[in-house]
Amino acid sequence: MAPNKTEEVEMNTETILDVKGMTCGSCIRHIQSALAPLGVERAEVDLRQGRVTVQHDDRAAPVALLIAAIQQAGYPVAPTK
Ligand SMILES: [Cu+2]
Repeated sequence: MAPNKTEEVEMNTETILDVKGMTCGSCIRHIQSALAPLGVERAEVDLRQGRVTVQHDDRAAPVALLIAAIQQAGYPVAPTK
C-alpha cells in the first residue's frame, strides 16, 4: 500500500552535503551563488562542520546537480544522506 502522496512541487527537499575547503564568508557566497541558478531557495553553510544544508526541488535540482555546481565552484563534495 503506497501512502497517498500528492504531486506537489517538492521545493522543500533538504539535502546535507559534506563540502571541503570552505573557510570564510566568501566561500559561503561562492557556494550560495553556485546553487542559486538551480533555483535553490536556501543553502545554509556551516563552516566549522564543513556542511551545506540545501533546500531544493528534487526534480528541478536533483542532488547530483547540486554537487556538480558546488564542485564546479571549486569545492569537493560528498553527500551525507
Ligand atoms: Cu573563503
